[in-house]
Amino acid sequence: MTNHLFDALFAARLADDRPFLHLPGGNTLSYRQFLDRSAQLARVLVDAGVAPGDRVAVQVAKSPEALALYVATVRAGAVFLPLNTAYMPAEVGYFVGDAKPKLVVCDSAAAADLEPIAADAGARLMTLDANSSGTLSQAADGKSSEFDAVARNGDDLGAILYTSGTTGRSKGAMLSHDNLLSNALTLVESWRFSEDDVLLHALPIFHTHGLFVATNVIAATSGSMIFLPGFKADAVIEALPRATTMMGVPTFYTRLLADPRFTRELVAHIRLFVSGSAPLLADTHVEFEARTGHRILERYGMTETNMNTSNPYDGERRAGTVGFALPGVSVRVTDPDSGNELPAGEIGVLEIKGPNVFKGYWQMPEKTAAEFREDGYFISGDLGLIDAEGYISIVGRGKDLIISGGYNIYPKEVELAIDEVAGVVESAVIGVPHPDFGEGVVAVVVRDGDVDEDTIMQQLAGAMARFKQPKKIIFVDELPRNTMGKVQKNILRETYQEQLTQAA
Ligand code: MLC
Ligand code: AMP
Repeated sequence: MTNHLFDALFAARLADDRPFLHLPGGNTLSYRQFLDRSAQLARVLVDAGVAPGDRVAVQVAKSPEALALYVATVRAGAVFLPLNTAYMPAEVGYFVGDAKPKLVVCDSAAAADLEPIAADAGARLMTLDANSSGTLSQAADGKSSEFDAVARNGDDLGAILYTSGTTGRSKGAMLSHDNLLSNALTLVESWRFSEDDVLLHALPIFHTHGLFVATNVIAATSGSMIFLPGFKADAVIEALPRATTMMGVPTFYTRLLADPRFTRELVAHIRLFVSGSAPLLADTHVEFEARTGHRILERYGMTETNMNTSNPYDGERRAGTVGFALPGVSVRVTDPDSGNELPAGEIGVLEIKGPNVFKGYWQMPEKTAAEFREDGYFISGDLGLIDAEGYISIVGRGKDLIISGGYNIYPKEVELAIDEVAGVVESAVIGVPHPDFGEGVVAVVVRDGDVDEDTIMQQLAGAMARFKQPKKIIFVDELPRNTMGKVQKNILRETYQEQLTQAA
């Protein structure tokens, strides 16, 4: 019996006493200890009725136990469905209602709110807190630390990650065992990971970057991770001397550069800094090299595709580009209307094909079909070009999407919520430059009456995660529209481009 992903990443490490996770406070979890725990958790899942293919929805703080739950879910043949800890119960309610998981795992502080949501979906609810206590952990204690991984082949699903729709409902991207494994193995080769690597892990583990790119790459090589609960400059600077590599969103690097303790000496022994999930400004790339002597390796990925392109490990890492298509991955640029491939240097939509590309959106065959070409290429919605040397640059987005500190925000979702506030006529939500998060959310609102910023913000507070809420609201008499009546967001972005940089 084989379990495609678990066998390749972990089966050989069941009795391995080398470190897997270095934890704050000096504790270390070996592969053996981590996998023993994941076996116990896998047993709990099975006892809770989780069968192969069932979804396990998880909204919990980052912890070793939470990571072990990911591995336990894969081991039990089920489908891991991680959720951003910033989501409010109403947002979680949609994901749970759509994915119909067998089990929902949440922080005990959220249990009262999520219990009825889980019950409505026919799911059981268990808790897991940041300190690894809760009913899930209690149930795991004392269980056998042996568990035969449930058979799963490469095409079976290992995870569903929700990614918001540009026009409406969020879509669950279905990722197979082989989508995840093939990409991890490609990255190991491309970025030269080995068992000697110690990765500084400060990313959240509910997204592709921290969950799959970081964790699967390290597990595939028997390396280890300094596993921090999140990005805090003090902790990262303290840990860097013990790391060999770091992965981050651009905000990590701009925050480090803003800190005088971040010096060439501090990172002299690091072999690789990787950036992705949002554009790294060429200026940041240049400043980083001047300060540290390191050229950040920028790569490009998506929830639907894992990683697509990367700057070279050897060879020139070119600022402002995302490098070349990864081995086994094909990238082309097409005309958005005709779908015809464009020659080098011309801007169009980036399309992706390869073993990394997902199996489609959960229970949305039409949306899935609309985003694939007949020859199997996935239409990313990112606008870019491939230059004569093969370097790929992303120059914009065809999709109406804001990426703030590596989190995606779909303006439509925020606009719909603002438009519900009494006294609001209509709104347009845009992303403008933000000194810390790269882009920040600004809402431009037409009102009818005396509704003010506080009232709007209060109404949004209970409805959506904090990171989606506008950093600023601007009231105008009317929104600029083209002859077709469509709001001209490019004009708004230009007009208000300094709104968040001025405030800082
Ligand atoms: C926090 N806030 C944000 C925010 N993060 N607002 C906008 N965008 C964000 N990303 C809000 C908080 O709610 C808070 O609100 C205020 O901003 C300040 O919070 P903070 O304490 O400074 O934030 P912090 O906890 O330090 O978090 C910032 C961060 C975090 C950058 C460390 O956002 C982060 O870890 N981002 C990484 C996201 C990621 O992993 N993306 C990968 C997606 S996978 P207030 O007002 O209440 O104080 C993908 C595919 C690929 O894209 O290619 O990898
Ligand atoms: P997500 O849906 O969270 O997976 O976000 C994927 C999107 O992040 C992509 O479609 C891109 O728009 C963006 N992205 C990821 N990496 C980069 C990068 N290196 N440069 C620019 N944009 C990026």
